[in-house]
Amino acid sequence: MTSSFDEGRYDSARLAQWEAGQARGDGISRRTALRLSAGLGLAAVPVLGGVPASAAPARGEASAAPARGEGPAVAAGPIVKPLPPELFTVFGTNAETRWEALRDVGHLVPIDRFFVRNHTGTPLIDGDTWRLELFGAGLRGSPTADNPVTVSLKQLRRLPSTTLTAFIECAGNGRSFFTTQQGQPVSGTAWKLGAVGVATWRGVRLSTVLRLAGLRPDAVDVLPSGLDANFVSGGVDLGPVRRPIPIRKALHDVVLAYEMNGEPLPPDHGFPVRVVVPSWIGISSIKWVGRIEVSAEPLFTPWNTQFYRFFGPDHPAEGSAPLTRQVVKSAFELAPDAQLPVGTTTLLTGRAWSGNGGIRRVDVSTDGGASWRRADLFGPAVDTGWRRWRLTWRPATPGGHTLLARATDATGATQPDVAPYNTLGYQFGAVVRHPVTVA
Ligand SMILES: Nc1nc2c(c(=O)[nH]1)N[C@H]1C(S)=C(S)[C@@H](COP(=O)(O)O)O[C@H]1N2
Ligand SMILES: [Mo]
Repeated sequence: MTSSFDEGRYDSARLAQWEAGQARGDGISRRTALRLSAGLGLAAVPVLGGVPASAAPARGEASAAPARGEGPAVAAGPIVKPLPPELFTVFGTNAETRWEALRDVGHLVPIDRFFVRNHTGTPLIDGDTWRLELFGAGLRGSPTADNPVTVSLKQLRRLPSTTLTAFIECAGNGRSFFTTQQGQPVSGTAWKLGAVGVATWRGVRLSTVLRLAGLRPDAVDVLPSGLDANFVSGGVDLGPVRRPIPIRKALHDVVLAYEMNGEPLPPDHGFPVRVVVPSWIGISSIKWVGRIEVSAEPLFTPWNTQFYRFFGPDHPAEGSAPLTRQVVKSAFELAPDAQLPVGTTTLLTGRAWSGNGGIRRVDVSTDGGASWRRADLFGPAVDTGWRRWRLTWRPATPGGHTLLARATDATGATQPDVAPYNTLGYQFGAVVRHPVTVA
């Protein structure tokens, strides 16, 4: 992706995505965003660096924040929280939520059962010495990485806060079904459907912090990077986990979150601060954010070039455009091969979600897809979260049965029978066949 031809093509693909977003009414112009954040009454709060020196505590304090590797990050195990087998399936540094563990919980996934996706391991970061460093040509005065605008956790907490309910879902959620359902080889963690969770996130709008840091109108990309250890793949050090967010999305609904479900962000989910990018693939939501580069040109990292695009026979050699919104999906709150009593009415429950917005309907089949019934949608309807659904079933015959759920979202997108193949196994949105045993 180094030739100007490739860059131009990449950039125009991205621009087309932004335009598509705006056409659906979910984008706001940079001008609007600046006007909005200018009206927030920020004069009353301590300001960040990048404003006149008298008011700016932070500019030039980069040395106060220890460099990467010397702390404030201390490596812990891959995952810090307990991973009891009734709540999680563990894959190396990652842990998948068991869907049956969501059966009796409300709209939000409690922290004790929220999936964890770590490229390396959870770092333990000292919130008192942590600083967010902002730099780049997209900020006034073009602060450099060595002399960034900084913001402490205390300063962040004093800024106007916002709360949103949103799912975070790994782009590879459901990956194992490419193999088990479609007979296709894919690489990556063999998730079932548990690499997704919905939480309430509280923090500060990224637009607010960018504005205070001196956002310039020609900013193009916003690149948060994590304070976890560098990711090494195939013997190559790819650097810190980081992926650019187009400025339009960054200003629209992205949050720098310091609370999850009303508690300080737990270590595994990004303490002290993580990025939450609603509706987009999980890798966008960088945990343990330490730096944010704001560029005046498109940025490239391994996470928007060699990963998180579609690769394979149906795609260009350099891959598709970078993946953004998640596709529509649904899941039963049941273990695979769950046992259900014959001749007894059972309440089948599940959840459905989509990166395109709310869920319009869910259809369920208890006979392997021969007939379908419409499930009852219930609970909060949050476009960036998920919708719970339920349906009764009285299985008459013992033996193996296959349950299916097919969700349709507000845009009319519905789950297909077959997910488009891609070698890295992203975005398995096809209807999943869920086996159960009736006895
Ligand atoms: N710094 C950092 N941020 C990260 C990751 C990571 O390994 N390091 N993993 C990403 C991926 S691939 C996903 S799916 C989500 C998972 O968020 P969770 O672990 O809080 O569920 O975090 C994203 N943010
Ligand atoms: Mo992910």
